[in-house]
Amino acid sequence: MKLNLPKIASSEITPQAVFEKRRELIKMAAGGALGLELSSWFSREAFATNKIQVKPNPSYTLMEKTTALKDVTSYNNFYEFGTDKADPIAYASSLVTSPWKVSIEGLVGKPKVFDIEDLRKLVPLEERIYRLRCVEGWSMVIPWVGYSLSNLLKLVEPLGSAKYVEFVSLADKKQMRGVNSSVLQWPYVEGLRLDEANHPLTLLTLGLYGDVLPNQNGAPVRVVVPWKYGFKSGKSIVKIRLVEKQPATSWNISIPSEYGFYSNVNPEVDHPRWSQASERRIGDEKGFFAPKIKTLKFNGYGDQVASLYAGMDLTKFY
Ligand SMILES: Nc1nc2c(c(=O)[nH]1)N[C@H]1C(S)=C(S)[C@@H](COP(=O)(O)O)O[C@H]1N2
Ligand SMILES: [Mo]
Repeated sequence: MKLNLPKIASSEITPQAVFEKRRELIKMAAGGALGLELSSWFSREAFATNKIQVKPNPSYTLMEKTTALKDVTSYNNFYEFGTDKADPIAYASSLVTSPWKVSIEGLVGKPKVFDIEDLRKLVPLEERIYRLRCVEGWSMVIPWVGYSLSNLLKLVEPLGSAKYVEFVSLADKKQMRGVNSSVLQWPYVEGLRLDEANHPLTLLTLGLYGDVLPNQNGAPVRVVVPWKYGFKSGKSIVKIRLVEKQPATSWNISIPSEYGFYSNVNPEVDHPRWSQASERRIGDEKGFFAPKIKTLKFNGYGDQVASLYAGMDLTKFY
């Protein structure tokens, strides 16, 4: 299956031009002058080959160089296709992403099975530029396409007893060669507290770089939780379950001392086998030898999310 990627390489959008535009955009948002001008710039210049109608959300942008599309789509963790960074791009073409359904169930008043097409149309799609920090010590800056997960959760009317949300990825040996391996317990399951899932930053993600998600990035729908380590953001989701108790999650089951349920990005709490104080930005000119940059607490989203953890000992709830 051929990937449906935009024809312009991200490298053709010069970073300086992008910064200027983002700066302008933020000013406009601050002045309340959003709207036509903004969306026309994005559709004319940056995303001339868009397959998806997206509007940049200036509240969720960054003054950082975005990671080139080729790096975003060729250096991946998606163990359902193998454990090597190059496995997902090599083998994820076997994943059939249409038709695709996502069932939202559990402690909700109105459980519902959504077709992927309906999820794409639920509310207007936004472009949001987020940092993604992998627990392994590398990071990227990715222009995602999607909307706050809260838009979807409120439709199914969570019951008062619902305290956590469980995200279940597809696990089909026929389409996913890595599922034959016992490296993790399948299906891949991740979870959030309900208030984390409802935080506006938590993105139900349907695309990147102005197009649908490439298979290796979790097509056709994934979650992105930018203040947490990347493994909290499950790919190719088929089920979302609202539950009362903290769900058992794949990485926590396999190595609980290394991968906690919270997994907020935290340079002050080291992984038992390595420091989390710094990170390497993928795609930097000097490649593997690029100087490390400092990791920010909550991946730089502390102003927005620190209050979710008020009073909690983050060395204990890692
Ligand atoms: N289903 C599933 N989701 C997953 C993973 C996985 O192996 N399986 N890997 C996680 C990890 S460790 C990271 S860092 C991110 C990587 O997302 P990306 O490849 O789009 O950058 O996906 C996360 N989501
Ligand atoms: Mo990761």
